[in-house]
Amino acid sequence: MKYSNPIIRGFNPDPSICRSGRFYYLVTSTFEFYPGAPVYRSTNLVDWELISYALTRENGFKLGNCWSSGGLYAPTIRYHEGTYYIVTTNVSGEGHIIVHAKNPRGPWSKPVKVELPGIDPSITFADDTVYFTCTGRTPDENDCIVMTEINPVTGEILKEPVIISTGMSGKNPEGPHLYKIKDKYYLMLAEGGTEFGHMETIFRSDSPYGPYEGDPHNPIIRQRDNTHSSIRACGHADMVEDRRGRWWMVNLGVRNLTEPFVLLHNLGRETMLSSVVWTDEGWPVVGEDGFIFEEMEGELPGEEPVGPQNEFTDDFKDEKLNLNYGYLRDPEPENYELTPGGLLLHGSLVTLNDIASPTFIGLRQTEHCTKFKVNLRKISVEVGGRAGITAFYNESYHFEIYIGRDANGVYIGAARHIHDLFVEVYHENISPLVSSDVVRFIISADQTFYHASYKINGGKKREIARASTAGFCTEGTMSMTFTGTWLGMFAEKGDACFSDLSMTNKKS
Ligand code: 6LW
Repeated sequence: MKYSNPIIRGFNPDPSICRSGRFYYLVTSTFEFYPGAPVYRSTNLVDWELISYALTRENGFKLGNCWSSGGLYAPTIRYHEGTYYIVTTNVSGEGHIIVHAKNPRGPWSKPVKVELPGIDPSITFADDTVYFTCTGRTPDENDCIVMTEINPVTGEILKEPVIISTGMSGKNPEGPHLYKIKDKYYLMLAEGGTEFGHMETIFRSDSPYGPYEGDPHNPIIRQRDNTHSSIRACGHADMVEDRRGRWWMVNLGVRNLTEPFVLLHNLGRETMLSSVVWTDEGWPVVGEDGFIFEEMEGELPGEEPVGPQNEFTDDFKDEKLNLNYGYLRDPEPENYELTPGGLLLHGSLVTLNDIASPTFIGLRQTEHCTKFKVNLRKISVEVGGRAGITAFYNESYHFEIYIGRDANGVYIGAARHIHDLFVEVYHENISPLVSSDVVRFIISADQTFYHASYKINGGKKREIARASTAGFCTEGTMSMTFTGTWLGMFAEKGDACFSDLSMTNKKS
């Protein structure tokens, strides 16, 4: 069967996967975005439904005012004897935390700590033991992979951690996963760093504690060698066996902007799928000889794939907000009010420029070419307040169109934050709006620009500003970041009612 990569599009990095019966569950990183650790479910490995989050207000999780690209790093999900476990790292808080649930839709348990340094925790149930691996440092301060054994419910460490690998290349061995397959222990790692030198390697031993021999064909994902692929930076993988004994690999990758050789991506690191074939010598061959493509084929489990959904609409008539919405850090629930007229956002003094939790609610941008539209009514902001829509990467990289208020009354504005420059690029006072007035804001994105437009009461559409997509790329941020662009709604120092939302994608 043919399928398209990414299988989970937009900002969905560091995927980890497990299987229970005919259902597959996959979890990704979320950093400063809330809720934490989305759990997706599928029956065919290509069509995924977001069913829950492992870390939320309900189980006591908080991000505080974590720095952007802090918060929740890479997770791992595993299923064992009727219970699901997710382990991850809050690098801005408790470090490694683990939760469990009988139902992957939740409720998830309160997080317990695993008191070890490092990132990229993983657990393996084998030999009546729960092995715990993560990154570590050697005595001479080099990167390595360490392993111990834990109680997965309490997080208690049961054995002195030991170094089991420093990888093949020595640069950034991370994302470890340990598998026991036919009495051999396989240790799979991401190496090379999550940028364009990223790769995946695998090692094998008769003992979980090694010594490990490397696959003579390492790296098993070698996208770094294909400099003209439309998918780059592949690594940070996890493997799963389907009910027919076939193996599959999920990993992160990026889709470049414009030409394949332009090393810029604005959608974040996304989740890719490829098949795994084991050689007679007992080593895995991933995808097409270690390469992964946007269009692939495989003997997928389950039904024929439907493929990417290119239309998301919301009339805000449901009892709860759609699970696909994301927020920043610890949002105040009362600032997001579902009313008969739509989603009423209550803006606080916190703005999109702050490392905090502004009143923001967004969707991951899932294609380079997309159009995000929404109606605003009953806009009531103070002087200096704003309400509108935004293309948002983090507090230093965003572009928005909005209704604002200045000393002369209300105005249509557009503003851009890039690096340490925040500037209003358009400001036009308009006559006062009454409650029946409808402002429709549109942000349309292509490979080169985000375009901001508006209509009032169904009038002529006016484009008032644009911002280069290059300013939303991970490669260009002032500090090291790991996230992707969102398209969302926001309010600052006042309220606005949003309705008739649509996000329509076009294959670029
Ligand atoms: C992830 C680690 C990494 O934990 O980036 O560069 C971190 N490598 O594997 C965030 O995705």
